[in-house]
Amino acid sequence: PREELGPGAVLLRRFAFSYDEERTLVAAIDTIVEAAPFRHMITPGGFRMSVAMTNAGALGWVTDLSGYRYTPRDPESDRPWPAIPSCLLRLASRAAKSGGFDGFVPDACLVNRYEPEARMTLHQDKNERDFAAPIVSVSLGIPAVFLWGGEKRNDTAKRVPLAHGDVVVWGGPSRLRFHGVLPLKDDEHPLLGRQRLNLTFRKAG
Ligand code: MD5
Ligand code: FE
Repeated sequence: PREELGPGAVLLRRFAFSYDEERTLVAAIDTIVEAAPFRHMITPGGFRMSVAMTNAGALGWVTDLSGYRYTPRDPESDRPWPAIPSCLLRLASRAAKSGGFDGFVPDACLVNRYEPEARMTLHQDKNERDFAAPIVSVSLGIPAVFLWGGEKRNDTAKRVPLAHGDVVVWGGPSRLRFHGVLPLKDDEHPLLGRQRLNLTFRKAG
């Protein structure tokens, strides 16, 4: 099922869901986390993020007291970020194509881990070089309420429930909209337990 949330934003409910695919995805995420463990990064304002993060790909998104940016190496280990597993690359480009973006090849995959009460405040993703490429986001595990705002921080945000296997393609005029995630409600998912994982595939460089 393909749902237009608005111009350039396409919700593909359960796109990444099948008995086989979800296990393959979780195993691929495990290989990333083994090489580059989840960590709580610090915002430029000095706050510890409630969401734990890691990355795969040629570039990874990081934040610390000096700001937000993409780096080729994991600052915790000084090693390059692990490669994006091929099953994840295929999923991202297949989803982008369904959303109207043919030939999407991400160079960054940010992995977010939300435990109960973790949240993400309204923000824009604008550290990437090229806003013509979409961001593909994959939700796994327990459900979340996504906040889909407007072009300005104070525009009213729409609440979009996102569940295990849901994929959203954020492109065109939706690429730079404000967005966030409400504090996660405690719940348990049969495969992932008490957490939500979100993958965002980006063309950062
Ligand atoms: C999440 N992650 O559910 C979201 C999914 C992040 C982040 O926001 O930065 O890690 S990505 C949602 C997104 C990306 C780009 C544009 C828009 C939404 N949008 O215009 O609404 O953990
Ligand atoms: Fe974002």
